[in-house]
Amino acid sequence: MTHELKTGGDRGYLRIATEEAFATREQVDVYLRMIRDGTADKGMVSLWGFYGTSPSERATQILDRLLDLGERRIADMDATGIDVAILALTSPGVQPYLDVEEAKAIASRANDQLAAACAKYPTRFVGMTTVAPQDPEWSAKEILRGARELGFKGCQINSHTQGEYLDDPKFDPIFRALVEVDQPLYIHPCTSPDSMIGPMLEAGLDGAVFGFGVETGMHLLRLITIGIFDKYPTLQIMVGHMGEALPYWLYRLDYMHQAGVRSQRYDRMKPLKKTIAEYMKSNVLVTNSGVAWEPAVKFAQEVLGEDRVMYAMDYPYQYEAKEVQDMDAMAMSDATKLKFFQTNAERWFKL
Ligand code: 1DF
Ligand code: MN
Repeated sequence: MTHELKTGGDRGYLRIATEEAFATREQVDVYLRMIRDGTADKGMVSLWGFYGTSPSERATQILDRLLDLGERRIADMDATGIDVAILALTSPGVQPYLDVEEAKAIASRANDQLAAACAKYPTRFVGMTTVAPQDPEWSAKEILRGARELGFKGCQINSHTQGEYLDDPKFDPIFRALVEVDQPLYIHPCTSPDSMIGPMLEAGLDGAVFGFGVETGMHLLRLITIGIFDKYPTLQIMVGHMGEALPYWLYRLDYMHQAGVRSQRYDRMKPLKKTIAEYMKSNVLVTNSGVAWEPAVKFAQEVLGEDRVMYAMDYPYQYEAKEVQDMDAMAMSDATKLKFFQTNAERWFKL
């Protein structure tokens, strides 16, 4: 049995989609230039070589949809019953750009463009700030501008920046800014750095099919194990794709992490105030982007608590009406479904 998809809450909840992507033309043009001039890493050649140049239907449709922040996107949202899209500059943002001035200029213009779209469709679009972590102090200021002047509700960072991870102390200004404005960080996947991508690329597993999740899950674990939430107890970090599989790993993560800490096997692995599972339940939020699968949604709700699991479509990469219908049809109480589709996003993004 399927049902018609409508906006407006006919099923008792609004659908707020929390990991929705857009691109700017100049953003993509820099990727294509880097692929041509040989400065792109292997992941960019694989990912944006495909979306930027392939004549396939998937690539051309997705690129057209990414570039639209107007009527086409609204029509697609209407057609799939998406009331609100929480939008961020698509991965990897400006993070791979070697020219930091160019990265900052393109990021701030993307933020301005997104803010204008949100102003035009205030009931449909919510923005997240994009930054250039290559310059952490500038990024911190942009997070404040996003929150205070542009009306954005969080910040998305597309995992590593040229092989560097956010647990490096040099990125601390970014966390200080997020805590200052009390907004969440969404760590979105990108392709693995060259140091990690080899065997995945060889097998065609470097992208959203698998490599994204492995690399992004590791990124979050690096932050948890360095003690980011002991340092910033109010910080909330979001990850998509059902928590990048970490909920399923949690038992083993905690057992082996504690064994490693007790035996002082690694210098970097210091005792923490809480277990990894406890941080996941107090400081981590997950979305079901890419995973419209009832058992996985319920497992994450059971392990993390039903307040910490939110809906996402991952438009335009996974624009599937059938998935919305499947999520609507989950055997789940009305109260829990309301949290999943609507009120958890309202609470954590402070809408
Ligand atoms: C893909 C998937 C690309 C996701 C994305 O951004 C992305 C893909 C470039 O299918 O190649 O955000 N995703 O989050 O699943
Ligand atoms: Mn995505």
